[in-house]
Amino acid sequence: MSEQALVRFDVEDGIGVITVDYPPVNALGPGVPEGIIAALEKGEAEPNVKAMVLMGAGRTFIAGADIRQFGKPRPVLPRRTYDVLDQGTKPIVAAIHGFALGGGLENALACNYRIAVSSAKVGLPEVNIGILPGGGGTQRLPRLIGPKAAMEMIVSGRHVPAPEAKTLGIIDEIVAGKDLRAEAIAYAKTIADRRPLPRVRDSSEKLAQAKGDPGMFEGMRKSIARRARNQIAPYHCIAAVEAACSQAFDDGIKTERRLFGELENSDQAKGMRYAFFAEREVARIPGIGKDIALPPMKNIAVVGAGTMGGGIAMSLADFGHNVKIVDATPEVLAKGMQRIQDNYAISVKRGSLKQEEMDRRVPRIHPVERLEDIADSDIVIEAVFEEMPVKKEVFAKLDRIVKPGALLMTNSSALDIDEIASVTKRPELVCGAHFFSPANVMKLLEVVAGAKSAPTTLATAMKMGRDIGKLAAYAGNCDGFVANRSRAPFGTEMVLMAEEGALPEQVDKVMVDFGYPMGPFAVGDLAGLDIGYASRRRRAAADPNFRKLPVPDRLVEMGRYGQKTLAGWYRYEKGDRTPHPDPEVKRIIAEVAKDMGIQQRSFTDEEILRRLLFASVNEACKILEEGKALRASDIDVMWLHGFGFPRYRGGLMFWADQIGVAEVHRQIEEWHQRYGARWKPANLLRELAQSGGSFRDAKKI
Ligand code: T1G
Repeated sequence: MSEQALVRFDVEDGIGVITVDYPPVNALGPGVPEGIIAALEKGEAEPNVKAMVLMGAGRTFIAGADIRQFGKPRPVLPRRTYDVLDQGTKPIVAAIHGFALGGGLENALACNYRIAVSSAKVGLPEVNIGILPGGGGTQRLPRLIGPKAAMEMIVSGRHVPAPEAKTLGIIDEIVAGKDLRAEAIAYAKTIADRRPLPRVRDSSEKLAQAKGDPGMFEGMRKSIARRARNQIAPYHCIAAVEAACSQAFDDGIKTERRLFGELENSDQAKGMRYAFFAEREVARIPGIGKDIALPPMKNIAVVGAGTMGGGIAMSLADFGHNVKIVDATPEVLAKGMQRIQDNYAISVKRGSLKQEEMDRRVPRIHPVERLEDIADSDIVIEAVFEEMPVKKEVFAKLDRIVKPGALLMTNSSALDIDEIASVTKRPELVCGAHFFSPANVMKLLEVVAGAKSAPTTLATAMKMGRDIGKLAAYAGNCDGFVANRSRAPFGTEMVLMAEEGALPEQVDKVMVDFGYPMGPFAVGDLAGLDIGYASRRRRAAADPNFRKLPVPDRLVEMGRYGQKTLAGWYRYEKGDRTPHPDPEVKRIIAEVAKDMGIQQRSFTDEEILRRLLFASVNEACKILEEGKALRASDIDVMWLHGFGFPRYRGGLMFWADQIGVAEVHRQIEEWHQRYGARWKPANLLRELAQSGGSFRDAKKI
């Protein structure tokens, strides 16, 4: 597309209007900056142009640089749009709707004035893709709103609603937005003759704030230490804002460019860019187009008011849905409603939710006493006890009671969708909607396809997920579906390594150093070891070859359920969640190892990391070769949003690709020889290793 087509310039009433038109989000892709510069030069040259407006066509202003171009060789423009905007002699108004993000906001900051519709959002979210604002944002924003507020915006990467941006001083005026172009032209006329032109780069009074509070930068570093552990970009963001407060503007820009250059091709930036696009790709199910006609989703009901059912109802209410919730008895229902109230109250107490917002959400959840009261539902999500007979009984009832055409979804985390659907006369309207606990917090939703699930049923579940802020991912029907099935070998290897002599605290340290917020043994104690125990007993009952795990079984049989009993893999002090290594556990493990004739030994950190993650990579390959997952990047989205895999590593399969398929295969084959069948390389893995392929391109074979 020619620059002209990407960026239009026309003059109306003495105002030059520059419109960026590069769908879907007017990113600053190839030709766009050039088009903006050409338009600016035209406006400067045209005598009857008194002022100009910069705006975006379609649904948004400019959403930043074109992320697809990063890591690729790019033409270095002789001049950048920000510099041309700065050197203009005629005032320019940025007229913002939708999003002004990254380079989009940076261009707006280089304009003389900024107006926005109230629904617009502005931000510098570059840190979320492992870089920092590279278009002057770290130098201009502190000058406009002060270093403290600027640093908070740049280090968090959050999208700031226009009204707040006005209060901060980023936006000069909020406009109605009925006809943004007309409103922008009218505004431009009001400032056309004002001189001198306000240029953010020239203002420095707000920078004095740093002199008054020199500790603010160190303070920010300390405050992000936990969540930004191992990451580079957040600290580079702070350093860039710090430079704005100690260097002249142009020197600060050089510092910003140097820091940007250090990040652009870093492994962390590559991992986070990969995650950005993986999270968009996951929404697509081949063969199901974006424009598929979907049934109504107005009336939604949840069956089961337990922890999961309550959390699912909250996720729906959080996004404005009215939802009915029902359970077996009024007492259990009341208990469930109380838990919902309490969870909201905790969020208000923590300050993550306003009381008035809680008061809006709770009434959207309507407890009803009978299944008949949800007969008019468009969608029913079942979240009852994870036992097949119970699920089948509920689905048979729902099928009889709920109106024809309504979708029936199960929140089962592992049970056979086809068997559940088989008790209904509408198996095509049945699928899995597997939420992760806590359902109102975790972003991942697995949409599980039964053999008879219709494309519209799956597409509706995916859309419902996106509508309530979830990352909905397709999963085929198999034991544990995709997420839990790919994670299960990780769970088994951690216990087997403990039997062989790796201490829980060593394993947890390896995974925390790797970037996890918490180690797997500590997570086990948090979730409760009794849950794993119950599921292992169910599996052992169903499968005589199921590999028993005597150590965690013995812990549970001793009443060590984890944090809730102040003892599990670790020991805990009352009221304190800090895990303390417990010699008693070491003794139990040694005893079990002796009973099983296992010679205990020491482990390197690298062996621990590889045993845990390669086990899941191998299983993920089996899942892909069976077509139970559509693409490796979907599995990565599940690990990022279901299991806390560190985002700057991209995801499980992306991380394994950095090591290389050949090396992963070599290692797994070595363990196959040493440990036997559980480490048999997946066919797909073997084939990729032979063909020199990558997991990224791995598909069904
Ligand atoms: N570059 C390329 N493609 C982009 C893009 C971008 N910046 N933003 C979105 N897309 C694509 C996306 O992949 C999807 O494509 C489609 O647009 C719709 O997106 C110099 C260096 C704007 C809030 O980080 O946060 O500027 O899947 O599904 O949910 O300092 O997109 O349809 O083929 O996400 O409505 C900084 C990233 C860049 C913003 C809209 N900017 N984008 O959300 O739609 S770095 C960002 C978003 C930078 C400068 C630096 C969101 C959105 P497809 P979507 P959405």
